Formats: sequence, structure tokens, C-alpha cells
Amino acid sequence: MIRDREAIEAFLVQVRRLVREVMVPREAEVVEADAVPADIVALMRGLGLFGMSIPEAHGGLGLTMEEEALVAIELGGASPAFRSMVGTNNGIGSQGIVMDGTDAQKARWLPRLASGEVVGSFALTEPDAGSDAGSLRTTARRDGDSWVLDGTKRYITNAPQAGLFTVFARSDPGRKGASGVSAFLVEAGTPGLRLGTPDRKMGQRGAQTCDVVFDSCRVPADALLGGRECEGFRTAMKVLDRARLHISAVCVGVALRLLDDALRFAMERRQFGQPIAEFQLVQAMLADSRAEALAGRSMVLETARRKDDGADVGIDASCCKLFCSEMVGRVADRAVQIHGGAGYMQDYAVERLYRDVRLFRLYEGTSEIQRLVIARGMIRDAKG
Ligand code: COS
Repeated sequence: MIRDREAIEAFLVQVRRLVREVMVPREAEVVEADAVPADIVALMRGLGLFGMSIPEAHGGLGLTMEEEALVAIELGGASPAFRSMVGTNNGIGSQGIVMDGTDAQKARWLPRLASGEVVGSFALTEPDAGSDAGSLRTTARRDGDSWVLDGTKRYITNAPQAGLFTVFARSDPGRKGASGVSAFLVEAGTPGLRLGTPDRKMGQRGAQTCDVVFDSCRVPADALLGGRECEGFRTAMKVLDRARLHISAVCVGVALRLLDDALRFAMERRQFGQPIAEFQLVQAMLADSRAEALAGRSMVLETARRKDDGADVGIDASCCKLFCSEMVGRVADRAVQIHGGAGYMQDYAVERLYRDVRLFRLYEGTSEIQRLVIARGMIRDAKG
């Protein structure tokens, strides 16, 4: 239970120790196994990291958005696969239930998501519906006391581990676009739900994704999220607004890690008779990265605080996601550059992190979608 500044500071120290002493030394093992080791998952469960954003009444830590962002920055200090393991339970895999679930759905799922006993997953994207999420084709047909789901979801994070899927499907074929979409809570193991083989990705090994296929998958009527039809798209958008702030914080954390690695390397590596950190062109890369990471940190924490105060931060959450995901890409690029040839070798973490961070500009809304959300919101607000 986290109640005041002192308590959150103490919690951050615990997370930092887990990151530095346990996770970082075992990053290669995660890549090798394409999985987070079970003993580290247990340590994360022990700290309550699966339930940071879940209210205390449902067994979570009930952190504020600002507190959660501070933790996410710490977790960014290790390979992003570790954060991803707890990411869906704190974000897209649980927040639909937190925001719009019925009391019974909250009571049934949130305590188990908070403890990490169940991994939650968010099934929105499809082979032909990525950025245009409202055009999704998975259908949900009412049949007596059940719903029958048919369709394919793609690149679904943590699907291979998931015990629960929040699935977005078109329940009203008569309504076009986003307005005919409902959300359903579907348990893993439900007949008619099948998983594809894990995707082979550019980076972020250890954070698994795969297809989730629904073939006449029958779920009870009470699987409809919030018991309300055609509210699914709005739920997905609200969940993504929040998740984008969390991802922005992770980007800041990874940028700080990259900078740490680059600085240490630059101070040790000698060329032309002195450490390369003494050269002004290298210093410029370090300084630009430090300034950009600070800008990202400041905007994320400021936006998170305003969200905690009840402000509508949809536009600013997209500003954070846009800036921070692009920023960490630039920092990763400089970190490789500072390492020189060594930065291209798998012996150094920057080579792996360079590939890992590319995903941040793609998932939970591409940079292009963030720009669209920001500009559309500005125009909407100006019209009043
Ligand atoms: N919060 C609450 N409601 C929202 C919302 C938000 N942030 N954004 C949109 N909505 C609502 C709208 O108000 C609208 O409802 P009404 O019809 O009642 O007015 C409805 O949702 C549809 O909104 P809109 O018309 O803006 O939908 P579009 O089809 O134009 O799509 C984008 C909007 C492009 C922003 C959306 O499809 C999107 O975010 N795409 C990216 C998806 C994504 O991030 N995928 C990553 C997968 S998860 S890892």
C-alpha cells in the first residue's frame, strides 16, 4: 500500500535495486530464452508490479499516474521485455475493466490481474485493422444467452501467457466504423480460441506476441464488458490514452539507461590518447541526449500530475508518446554512434536496445496516429 511521498520513494528504491541487481545482469538470458525467467516474474509479483494501476480495493497498489510513471521510468532501466511482462496487466490488459467493467467483472478479474496470477491481454489489432482500429472485422453475434466471436487478432502482446483477453469485436453489423464495436472478456482456454505461433520480431525478445484466432468462440452474455453494447471503441481509446503515458515513461527510462551505458563507454574508451568523452563531438551527443531525456521526463510527469488532478490529458498524452518514443530513438542512435564499431556488436546492450526501442514508435499508436490525435484535438477544442 503506497500512501505518501516517502513510501513511494522507498518503493522506487526497491524497484531500482531489482532492475540493477537482478534484471540487468540477466538480460542476455531473456534474449536467449525469449522469456522472462520465472524467478524474476515471482519477484515482480512480490513487489506488486502487476497491479500498480489497479485500485487497492481490488488488490492492486492503486498508484497515481505520476507514481506509476516514476516506476515505469525505473523499469525502463532494464531490457523492455521485463516491463512488458507487467505492462499489459497495468495498462491495456486491465484498464478496460477498471474504467468500464461491471462490479462483478471487477471482482472476478482485478484481484487476479493485480497479483499477476492472471496475465491480461488486449486484442484490438487485426491483419487489416491497425491504425484504423475502428474498421476491425472480428464479429460478435448474439445467440441466446451467449455471444459467438469470429475473427483474427494480430501482434497481440503477452497473448502466449495470457489468461484473459479483452477482445474488441463488431457486435452490430448495421453500424459502420467504430460505433458498432463492443468489448468482451474472454478467458484463455475457451473452446474456439486459438493462439498462433509466437511472432519473430526485430527486437524486444522476451516480450512475446502472436495471433489470437476466434473460430465460433462462444462466451457467456456476462462477458460483454460493462454489460453495454457498442461502447467498446470508446473504452479502447480511453485505455490507450492512459497507456500512452505509461509507454512514454518507459521511453524516458530506456533513454536514461542508454545514456548511462554511452557515458560509461565514452569515459573508458580511449582514442587519440584520451577518453573519447573528452572530445567535443562526443560530448555534444551526450549533452543532446541528456537534454532530450530531461524534456521527456518533465513532460510525462507534468501530464501525469494533471491527469491525477482530473484534467483531460488525451492530447498531451499523445504529445508525450510522440516526443518520448521519437526521443529514445535518437538517443539509441547516438548511443550506438558513441560506441563506434562496438555498438554494432551483440556484446553490447546498446545494439539490442537500439532494436528494442524501434517498437515504441509503432505500438499503442504510431507517431503518425499521435500527430493525428493531437491535431484533431486542437481543432476540436478551437471549435469549442
Ligand atoms: N476517449 C474517449 N472516446 C474517444 C476517444 C478518446 N480518447 N477517441 C475517440 N473517442 C470516441 C469518439 O468520441 C467517437 O465517439 P462518438 O462517435 O460517440 O463521437 C468514437 O470514439 C470514434 O472516434 P473517431 O471518430 O475519432 O474514430 P476514428 O475511427 O476516426 O479513429 C483514431 C480515431 C485514428 C485515433 C483511432 O482509430 C486510433 O487511436 N488508432 C490507433 C489504434 C492504436 O493505437 N492501435 C494500437 C493497438 S494497441 S497496442
